[in-house]
Amino acid sequence: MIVPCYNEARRLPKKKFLDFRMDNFDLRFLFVNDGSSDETQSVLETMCAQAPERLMSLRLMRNVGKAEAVRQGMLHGLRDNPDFVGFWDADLATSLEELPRFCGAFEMNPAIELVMGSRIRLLGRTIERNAARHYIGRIFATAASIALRMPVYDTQCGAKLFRRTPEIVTLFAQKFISKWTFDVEILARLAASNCARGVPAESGIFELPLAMWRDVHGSKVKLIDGIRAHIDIVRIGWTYRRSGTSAQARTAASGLQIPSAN
Ligand SMILES: Nc1nc2c(ncn2[C@@H]2O[C@H](COP(=O)(O)OP(=O)(O)OP(=O)(O)O)[C@@H](O)[C@H]2O)c(=O)[nH]1
Ligand SMILES: [Mg+2]
Repeated sequence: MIVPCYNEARRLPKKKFLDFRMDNFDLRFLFVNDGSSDETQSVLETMCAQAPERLMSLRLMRNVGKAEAVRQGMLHGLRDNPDFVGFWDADLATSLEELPRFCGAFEMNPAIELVMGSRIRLLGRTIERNAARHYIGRIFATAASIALRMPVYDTQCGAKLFRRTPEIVTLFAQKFISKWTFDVEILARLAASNCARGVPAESGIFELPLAMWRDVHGSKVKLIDGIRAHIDIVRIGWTYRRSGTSAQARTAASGLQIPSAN
């Protein structure tokens, strides 16, 4: 699991990463220090030294942004030929306790290649997000869904897990054109690859409604990033434009089942 870290020295929940284990899975974390200007590097080194077989770090000498930091981490992680590889925000806004459900989705359906957390406020779930960010996020998500021509609910949740297939490996081969909106770009690339394979654009993509998500203070996303992100959606929609509709895809995707929240 790749964890991008930019100036996370104070916020990183070290104990949670150190303590977390998964039954039946050899889970390893790769923390990517994206040219942080605070003490992130020494915090990561101290933490990783406590469990070197499970926790590793990769240092980028200058700040390249989340998209490229995640991509570098994915390329690094993929070299070990893991069954699954993904990325997870360092603030653990999505709790690691959700991870077994992500793996459960893959086990339930071998056709699934990407499981993405989805912050849907349903009764019986704990999705705590400040109202302004929620509504801005909904506008963004709607724009992303239109650009992608896919009924995706939440592109931006920082918890995503991929099955290592040749198509998934290819997704990270080229740099992303956007700095923050790369999650949308991942979907656009996957849709293009699906269409090239002659399968519906949304094939293999599964949104998992989270049981719990909490906004964690100390966000590094500024208002200007939000504005840039909307511009990026237009650029992505144009760059990865494709022919055909996703009507068939919807039918195919509806065959997927949602794993239970337990
Ligand atoms: N590599 C890299 N990672 C960053 C940068 N800024 C933030 N991150 C990481 O990206 C992740 C998400 O950043 P946050 O600041 O939590 O973003 P957020 O505004 O809370 O976003 P949500 O949690 O999705 O609402 C964290 O793991 C950060 O360390 C950056 O410039 N470069
Ligand atoms: Mg966050």
